[in-house]
Amino acid sequence: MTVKLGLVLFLMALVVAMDTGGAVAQQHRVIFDTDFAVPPQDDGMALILALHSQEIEILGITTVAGTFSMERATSDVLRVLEIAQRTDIPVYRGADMPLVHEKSDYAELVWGEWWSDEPPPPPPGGFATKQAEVIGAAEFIVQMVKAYPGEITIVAIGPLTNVAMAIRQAPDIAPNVKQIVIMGGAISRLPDGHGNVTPNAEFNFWVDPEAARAVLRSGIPIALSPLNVSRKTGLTKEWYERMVATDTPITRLIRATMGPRFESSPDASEFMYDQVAVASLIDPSLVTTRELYVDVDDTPGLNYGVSVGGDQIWPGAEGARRMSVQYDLDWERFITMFVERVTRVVP
Ligand SMILES: [Ca+2]
Repeated sequence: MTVKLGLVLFLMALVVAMDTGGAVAQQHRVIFDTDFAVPPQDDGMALILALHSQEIEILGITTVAGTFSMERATSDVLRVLEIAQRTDIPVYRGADMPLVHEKSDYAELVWGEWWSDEPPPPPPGGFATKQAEVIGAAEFIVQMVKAYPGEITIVAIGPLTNVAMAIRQAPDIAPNVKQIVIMGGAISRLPDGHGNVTPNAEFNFWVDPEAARAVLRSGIPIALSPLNVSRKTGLTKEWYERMVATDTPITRLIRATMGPRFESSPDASEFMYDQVAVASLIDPSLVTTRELYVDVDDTPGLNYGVSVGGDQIWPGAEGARRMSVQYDLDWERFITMFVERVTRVVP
């Protein structure tokens, strides 16, 4: 009896120790690389999730041209940091154009304004007082990896131009990056693997295929969050209402920017992209993955920017690397965590 009781008490103590220890056990030192825009855009929502997660320490935010111009990404992220009262986080301007990809009639026609040189519109509440840092994104990435070898995780949720430029500037950083979590690509080897900007290409990889190829082949350990897993999500009005039920500066912003969408289309369901990438870093058990070799076609033409995944290396993909590819997720557990964290009142 006594032995049994002792064992029970020991197990209870162990559970408590694991619970309290687990919450802070693994803190990721993160560079957050983003083609940012204010929520409801997915980068904006993903940043709020990261800011409200103690598992993540953001050392700096680097901006890149993608959904909008790099200048808009920069002014929007500066403003959101003010609203979130996190002006302590430095912001670094990155690439304002892809490495090679030129503006075209097609680029102007389809979604995304990476090619735009229009001055950014004022974000909600006006331009931030906070300014971006003097040095550029690639230089910051190089400095951080050299300062913390083996410790830096890059969360890359826009075109991969900044990361590719950092590797090009200092190839010796590649073996010293702990991991990159990438939102990008679409893998036809797995379910739901068609593209969203051309029939087979995903937007981030298509904007800068040369950069995507260089980063995927860099040898840095990669967790890839492609369209396959994004397509398992669906943010509905029900979850939106749970978010705005709590009143904070962040949920007020979400109500102002996301509310009109659900008012005009109450049955709308929005895919979540960058939010999944960040959530998978916080809790890898949320996603189902498969190890595949993944490469990107950077040959101009039919398959520009198309990512291809295979179980083995195939002709043309010599030099491709094996990585962890997400293709499914525990939706209920993911969205519950997401809503709980976004609505957190952070001291
Ligand atoms: Ca993005």
